[in-house]
Amino acid sequence: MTEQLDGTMNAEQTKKTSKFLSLVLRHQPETIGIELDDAGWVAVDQLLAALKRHGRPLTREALELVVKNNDKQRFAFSDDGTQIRASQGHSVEVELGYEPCTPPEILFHGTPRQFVDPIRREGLRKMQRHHVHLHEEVGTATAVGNRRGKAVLLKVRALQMHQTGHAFFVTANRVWLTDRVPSEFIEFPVDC
Ligand code: HQG
Repeated sequence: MTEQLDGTMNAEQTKKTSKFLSLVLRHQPETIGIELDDAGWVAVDQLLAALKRHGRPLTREALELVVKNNDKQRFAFSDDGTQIRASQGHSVEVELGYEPCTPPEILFHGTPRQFVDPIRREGLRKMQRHHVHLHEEVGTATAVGNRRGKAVLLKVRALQMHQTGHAFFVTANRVWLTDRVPSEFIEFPVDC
């Protein structure tokens, strides 16, 4: 992908790069021979060198653009700019170190219709991820649900959950994380 060398990427290239970064920073760092630290960070220099070695060269400027323009702000640089990590969504074991905090009264979760019945029975489970992901915005939650079918929007009484002892964390890109959401805290749409 030599077009990435000068830092000018079109939307399609930016998306491809972002997907590849998600793969190596969340799931399979070994694909390009890097290791993430316990909190998911890797040195930017190491990442760029590894990308180059694996035929996917990227300049620091291009990386910054991908991070900045990412539709869901999936990646973050450390304060001093020397390290990078995915803000959430890992399948590798990482301790992201987010402080527990109080959620808003309501958070949203979008899910395809076929999952609604099991969710009614079991509540929301984290499945393959480390947490259940919840969103402040209806639009974001709906888009998440639409990935696999027509989204049904679930309202989660997050503050009430928190008051009964469930811990919540919020990521750098304002995704709310919790271990599970029991069904009694979920409001299902009436037509579903
Ligand atoms: C569903 C993407 C049956 C749950 C998105 C979801 C998001 C159940 C699916 C982020 C269930 C898991 C997370 C139960 C939950 N029975 N199905 N008891 N409990 N489910 O992808 O929330 O692009 O792991 O509703 O945009 O869809 O990776 O979670 O449909 O922000 O940055 O099981 O992933 O972000 O799917 O998506 P996922 P999600 P990124």
